[in-house]
Amino acid sequence: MKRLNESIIVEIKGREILDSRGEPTLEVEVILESGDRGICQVPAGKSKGGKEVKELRDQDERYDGKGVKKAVQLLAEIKKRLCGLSATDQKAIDGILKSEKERLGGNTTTGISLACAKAAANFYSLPLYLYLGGKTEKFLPVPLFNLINGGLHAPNNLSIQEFLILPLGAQTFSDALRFGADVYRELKKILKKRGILTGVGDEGGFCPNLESNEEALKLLKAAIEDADYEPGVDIFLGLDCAASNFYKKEENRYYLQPEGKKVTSEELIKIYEDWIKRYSIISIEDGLAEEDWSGWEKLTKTLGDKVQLVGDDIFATNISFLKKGIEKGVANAVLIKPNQVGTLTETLECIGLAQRSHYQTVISHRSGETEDTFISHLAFATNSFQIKAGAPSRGERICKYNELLRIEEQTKADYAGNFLWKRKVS
Ligand code: 2PG
Ligand code: MG
Repeated sequence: MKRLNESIIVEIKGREILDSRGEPTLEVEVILESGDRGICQVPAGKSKGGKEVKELRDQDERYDGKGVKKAVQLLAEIKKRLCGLSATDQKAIDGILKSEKERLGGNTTTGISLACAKAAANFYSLPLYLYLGGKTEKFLPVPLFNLINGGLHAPNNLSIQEFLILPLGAQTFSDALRFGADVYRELKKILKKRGILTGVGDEGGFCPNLESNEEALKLLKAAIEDADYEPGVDIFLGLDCAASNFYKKEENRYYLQPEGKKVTSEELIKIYEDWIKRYSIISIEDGLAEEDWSGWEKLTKTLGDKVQLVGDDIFATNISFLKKGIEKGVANAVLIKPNQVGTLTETLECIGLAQRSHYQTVISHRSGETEDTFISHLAFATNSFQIKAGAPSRGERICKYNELLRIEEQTKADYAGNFLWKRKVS
């Protein structure tokens, strides 16, 4: 039998490891008096919001300046303040990390914060989802599979960063995963037939050069049909435009490539409206830039009752920006990435505020990932109903989906696709 005082932290150490882009990232290990431990491998974004907490990188000659040896060293210093606290006291731990966030960097604080939660779950011999979310009824999230990559995540000509599919019509999570893999396979066949190389971008989706962004939507529709599914019934489409990356603030215009079009936010909203009608699009993330609050208000007024509008860069998992969004009637969903804000407590606060305000929460990976599966547990534990973890391929993406298969097997929980959007879709 373990005693509660054995949940105190006795050691925090870490190391520099590689992420899915072959770039260095931090791994943190928290060890408790009981011998239990928790490990967190920190992911890294490429299309980052300006409001995200900054990462600590070495900025020296190693790894183009991206090494994290300084962060590893800082663990030895910050552990003096954390050792002796119980790993189960997440709020106290995160309070200390929050007060040191700028100096430690968001990668260091995220690593410690999430590793503590994992150590605490292990201390209680509980699966992480149960430790985080308790025993109330839970639903397995709808996966948003990124099948075509563009923007900063791919060396191709598409401005839009992510062309996603949402298998809402599946009956179970495992079926949803199969739907995703089926469409991915058919899409590959279509590309091959057209003589297009089937190399992939940072998140495992294909990254062809195309005539237009709309062409990617046509390809997805064709792949869904070739896989014998019905678009708009079994499988819906989604976008993460990451529009901050093709917005020119000085001109207040969006530059769409490869179309070579320069459009206002109103014109871009019209384009989305047209695509929604023709391609069973049900979710649009970052349809406009993070600075374009007035555009976002128009976007939400025009499309907010038709589709899910997810705020990523504009909210940065931060409760203060989300509050502003709720007050202004901006978006109706929020993307949740723990390392945007740097602690688990702040991440949970953001999810809580969103859910109380009837905003959907979509738990998300980063484009630079690891084999860490924390987000699978977080999505399930918080009843987030949606998870975005890339294509149904490549180890760092499928480990999230595969972990959800294990959670499904253990809990026999229902799939959120069975009721999410039912009202809007029918
Ligand atoms: C996004 C993410 C993840 P990144 O924009 O939603 O898909 O990309 O991790 O590069 O910020
Ligand atoms: Mg995004």
